[in-house]
Amino acid sequence: MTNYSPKPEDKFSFGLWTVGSTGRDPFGDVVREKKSPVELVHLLAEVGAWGVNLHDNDLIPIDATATERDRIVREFKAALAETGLVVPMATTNLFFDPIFKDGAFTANDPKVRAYALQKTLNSIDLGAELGAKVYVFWGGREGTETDSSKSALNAIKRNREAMNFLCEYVLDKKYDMKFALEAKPNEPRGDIYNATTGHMLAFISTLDHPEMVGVNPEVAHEQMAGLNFMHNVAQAWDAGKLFHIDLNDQFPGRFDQDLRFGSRDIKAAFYLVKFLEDVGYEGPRHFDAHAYRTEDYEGVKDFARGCMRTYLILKEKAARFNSDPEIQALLAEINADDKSMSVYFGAYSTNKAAALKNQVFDRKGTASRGLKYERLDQLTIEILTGIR
Ligand code: GCO
Ligand code: MN
Ligand code: MN
Repeated sequence: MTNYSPKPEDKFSFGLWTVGSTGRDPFGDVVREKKSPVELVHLLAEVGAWGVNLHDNDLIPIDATATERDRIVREFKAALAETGLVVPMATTNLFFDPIFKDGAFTANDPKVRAYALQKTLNSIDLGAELGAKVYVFWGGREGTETDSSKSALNAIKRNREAMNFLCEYVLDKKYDMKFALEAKPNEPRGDIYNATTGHMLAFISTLDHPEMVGVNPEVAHEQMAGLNFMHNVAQAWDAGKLFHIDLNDQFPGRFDQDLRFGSRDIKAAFYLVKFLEDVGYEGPRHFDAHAYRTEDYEGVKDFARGCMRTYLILKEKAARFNSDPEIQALLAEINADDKSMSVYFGAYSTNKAAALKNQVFDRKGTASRGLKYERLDQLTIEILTGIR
């Protein structure tokens, strides 16, 4: 029987803004009193998390003086030292303050764009000081409600220019830090640029230092767009760009729910965990979700423990899938290869193409073979429902 208690090597992290959510939404006020960053570090230590992530302003108020900043950082570092928690990732809040109402790096007003850069430079310094190795960019306000307002092409160019500038800053400062770009199709803007992880991957290849920049895909963000999250993660992995991951859950077609990991689509969560474990992803497993608004802080702990426990349960289920004799026999049968076609695969040659054009195929015979995916899926369901 596996022990589902989180361990540091599981690399489970939460943002200050996740367990720190006070439950305020567009329709209702705060339902849980605000906790300080130091209190949240202790809460995370209590539930067994490994890491705590933050936006600059989760820790330091936007108008804090330099002295206040230093005191806050000192106290926060003391809490980290006391609990053993680490800061694997940091990011900038480029969406809350009214100055960002038209975006940050893509805003039309150059003063806003310059301020966004300045704020990010300071926040990168903070992240480096706290030991963060991954710096996330989520462009929540980088979009439009009306396309009369902005040139989509300019927005891409402005985003690129900002990323190039910030990469050079990290190199200049010799920080051991990589960037991870997080896509979201909409919310809070009507439409957000670079709407999916795939868009981000294409964008990254146009940067001056693509090697420094990867992605931070989020379950809910791709599910909001009706996409298969695991497929997008696979693409990021294949490109060597899976620098970070935001785990949560979401009903497609609804508002941004940030549900407890695995609580909505357990099957999708299973394939995701299986993917991450099978390929040997070694980065942080960050839960970017929050407790239901119905909860007090005991409920917040239930939420956080639930995210990690579900991940570990699904990890065990993945191992079970991988060692199930019937499943493995089916997979072997499905993937059977008598090598008679091997001659046609791999590198192109003129002769190969000519030979392939002369090959006779038994189209009907091949198509008539049943693939047993129904059986395979049912076995998967039986593993997930715990009867297998
Ligand atoms: C959201 C996003 C954010 C980002 C965070 C870190 O939907 O609000 O997921 O939570 O992940 O700003 O960049
Ligand atoms: Mn999100
Ligand atoms: Mn996120």
